[in-house]
Amino acid sequence: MEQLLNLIDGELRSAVGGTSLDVYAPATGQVYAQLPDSDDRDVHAATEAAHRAFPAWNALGREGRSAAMLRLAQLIEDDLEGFAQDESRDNGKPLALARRVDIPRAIANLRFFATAILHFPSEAHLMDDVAVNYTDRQPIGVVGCISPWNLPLYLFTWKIAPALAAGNCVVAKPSEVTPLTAFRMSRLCKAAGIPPGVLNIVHGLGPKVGAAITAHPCIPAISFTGGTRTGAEIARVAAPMFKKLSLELGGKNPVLVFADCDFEEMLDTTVRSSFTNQGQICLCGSRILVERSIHTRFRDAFVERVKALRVGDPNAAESDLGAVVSHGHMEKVLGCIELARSEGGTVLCGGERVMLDGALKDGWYIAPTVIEGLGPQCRTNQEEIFGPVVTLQPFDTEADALALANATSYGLASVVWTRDVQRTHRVARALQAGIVWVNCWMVRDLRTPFGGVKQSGVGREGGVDALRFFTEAKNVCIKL
Ligand code: TXE
Repeated sequence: MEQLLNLIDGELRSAVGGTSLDVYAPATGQVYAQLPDSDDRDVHAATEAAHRAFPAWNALGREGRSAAMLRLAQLIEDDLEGFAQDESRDNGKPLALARRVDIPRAIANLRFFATAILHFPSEAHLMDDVAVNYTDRQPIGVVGCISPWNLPLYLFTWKIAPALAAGNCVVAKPSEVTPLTAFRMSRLCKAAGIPPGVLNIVHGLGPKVGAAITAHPCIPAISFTGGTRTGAEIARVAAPMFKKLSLELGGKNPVLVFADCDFEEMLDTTVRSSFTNQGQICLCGSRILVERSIHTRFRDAFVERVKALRVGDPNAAESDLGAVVSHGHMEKVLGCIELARSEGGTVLCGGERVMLDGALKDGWYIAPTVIEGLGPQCRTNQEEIFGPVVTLQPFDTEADALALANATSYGLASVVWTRDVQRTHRVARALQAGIVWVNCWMVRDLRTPFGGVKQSGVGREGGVDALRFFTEAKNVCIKL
């Protein structure tokens, strides 16, 4: 059985406490690896190593740091197949998806921020004949990065890459549910020339390791992606310590389908935006709002397409959906479907666990599920499910569509399908969301601000926003 290790001060180490946790393969429901069950002592050792490493890493300058990060990206790319297999085994997602999206995007994150830092500008403000101001952006020092299980290496690198590029040293915690690719990456850091202590990866449980990072007095900034409740707990601990916080939390994203859209393109993309990664992406559309004049046509065509999706072995090329991430998560999602039934919803397709044969008989599979007949205020249309479950609601006017779209406490992403340019602008402005996709979904330019409003989070990641988060701005004013 594979034994995973922490990366602290450039060394691969067991947890100080000596205990381990089980790591499960969702496809089979079986334990296949052991994870260090770290605690505050491991976080403390990582933080001390990071502080020791900081002056030299910062002094290496943008080009030196960029070169090391580009080497790391290349080493991951050289081993893309190994990373993709680990990601699929650990998370349950189709191998083809890990090959096509997760690992290439992790590599792209490293390359993007390794080069973005070379072009990161500072501003100057001239005051006529009085003075000149310039903004000096310096790294914070040691920062904490806490990431979730749905896109493991993709979201892990999305945080550590801007942090490292900006000159910080990092204490990072991948999700205990999906630690494998972060461990695989930790074995490449030395060969990439990342000095000891610059990137520390501490594995273990959220309430132990994540909480120790959040509460550590020598880690003044935390970047977190995960559930809204966890985000609130992190904010509660970090706020009195005046830590810088970036929180990317849950969503309940609306998809607004107007009758004038390109129906076939909308249909293809809406199947993807509903069920990619078993619906476990914070950007998935989970409430599909359809103009009444095409509602029946949409419902019939959509349900037919969803019924044709194949749930199966993540390694099989023909599988559209693999397993959901854990037994607990499967139970949660199935519970949400039961709740929808008890609220009066009609399950048009799916609605149950899928039992496979042979080695996969204990795996955690759920049929893609479409529910209709529920109003906007019921729990099913208010609470994040984070699984292969979507609801349908009809609307009559643009104003109705917007009222439905904005009727949750979340505000991460939204999708609009229309060919009316005027409406595009009106609706995009009125949606309460950090991200609006029009006639597309998951098209990502890494330079754009990424994040949500309301309970979907605080702050923005991506591009200049991420580099600004991981630096402190100092104004220098010089009298002329
Ligand atoms: O997330 P958690 P979970 C949503 C989704 C899902 C729910 C719970 O609705 O069903 O959140 O998922 C660490 N202090 N999203 O339980 O617990 C934890 O170890 C510090 C949306 O997996 O928020 C992990 O590394 N850290 C989301 C990370 O936080 C703590 C993606 C996320 O775990 C901690 C995942 C604590 N007290 C789930 N407790 C998205 N927006 O993409 C846990 N952690």
